[in-house]
Amino acid sequence: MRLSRYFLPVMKETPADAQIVSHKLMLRAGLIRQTAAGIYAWLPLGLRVLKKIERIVREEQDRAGAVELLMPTVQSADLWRQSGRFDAYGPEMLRFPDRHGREMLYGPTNEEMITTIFLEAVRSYRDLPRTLYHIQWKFRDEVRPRFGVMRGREFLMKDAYSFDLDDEGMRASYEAMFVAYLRTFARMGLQAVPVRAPTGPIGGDLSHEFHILADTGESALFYDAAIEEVSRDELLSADTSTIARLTGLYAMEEEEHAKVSDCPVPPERLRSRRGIEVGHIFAFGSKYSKSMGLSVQNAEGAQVHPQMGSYGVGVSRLMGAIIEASHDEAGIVWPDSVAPFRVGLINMRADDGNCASAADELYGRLRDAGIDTLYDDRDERGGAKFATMDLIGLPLQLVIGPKGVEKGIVELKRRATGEREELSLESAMARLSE
Ligand code: P5A
Repeated sequence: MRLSRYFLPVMKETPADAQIVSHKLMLRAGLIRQTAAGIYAWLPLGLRVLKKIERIVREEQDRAGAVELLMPTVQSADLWRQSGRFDAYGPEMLRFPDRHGREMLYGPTNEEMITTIFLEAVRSYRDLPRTLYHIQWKFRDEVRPRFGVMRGREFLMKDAYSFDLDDEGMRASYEAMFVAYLRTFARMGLQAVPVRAPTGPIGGDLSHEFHILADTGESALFYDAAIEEVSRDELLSADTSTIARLTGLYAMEEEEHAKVSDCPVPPERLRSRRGIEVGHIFAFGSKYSKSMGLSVQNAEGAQVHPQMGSYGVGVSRLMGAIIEASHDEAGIVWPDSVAPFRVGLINMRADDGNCASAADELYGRLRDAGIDTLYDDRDERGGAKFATMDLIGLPLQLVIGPKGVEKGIVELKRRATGEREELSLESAMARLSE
């Protein structure tokens, strides 16, 4: 992509309305723009990252055996009356009538809808177990939308729903999602702490939240330092034993921790830090299958209510969490897996014909090799180009300047480490094609 043709409205000044670093950087780097309180437009660069995050989430859901579908954002109030949640949900739910005066709402979650879809299709134990998921926009009219996409009113969520014949099956589905979550966050370069959670309005008794440690997190956590020692490789190859190990280690939200009279963690290992909740999973048994009238015939011919769970990931919130975890004074440092482009190509001297044709040629070769490149071909000072590249945080920068061009050399800089090396065009291409 040529920057001269792209849409990347970066900001030099730090926006006054942003309090935390990820929100500031998302605005400055041209990822999002606010259009109303807690509602954001995703600009081209931000959309690319959102799609990358979404892709990792999707791949891990698929790997766990979940099946993707897509449910609508607008729902009928009738659905929610059946479960009793229409009145219980309160002012966080955005409600509006359609032209016939029927009460509608913008979905804050989809337990009722998926249960109804399931019940119209499934009659027998042979159709179980199943886990279905979608990645869809939600609306929650938060009292205090803040910190940009961290607590938005409109936000993107992955929500999965499992249906099992019995409690044992439900626990197996829950564990499969638990593993998927550990892998999902590890692939984004994040260390997630699973915290035993109270369930709130979703219901049930088995629930975990997944938190990314960051000073700007909204939750206060107490946990065993051993949690931080679980390596990325272990998380990527997580199985039930990893879950047992992690959930065996202490991690609680402050309010829950306060209720514990005898904390099992020795003081030297007890850590207190803030966390960003990027995922939340629930096993709630027959709460919705009962209220929505979903039952299936088991092997003995009896009608039973499936045991269900629901599993959420804050897809748009993750972008903020990744930036909180990975930035420096100059800007964002994207992990490779979610970077909007892999390479930023900088022509230092747009006014120098040799530089411009060398940069054009290299850009063409990168494109042919299928390497995602943002090419800063604008008529701007080199310094401004460097600052923009550092701000938007692409993993690799390739710099073409007049001295190098004479010798057939480009400079390769790694954003994360600042490490630079001079390479011939050929070896630069070979390096990037690895
Ligand atoms: C689980 C899936 C649920 O809604 N029903 C379907 C269950 N859980 S939850 O914890 O309420 O939300 C799941 C995740 O969504 C993100 N999230 C938000 N992200 C941005 N802005 C918000 N206002 C917001 N509210 C929730 C969180 O990451 C949460 O873990």
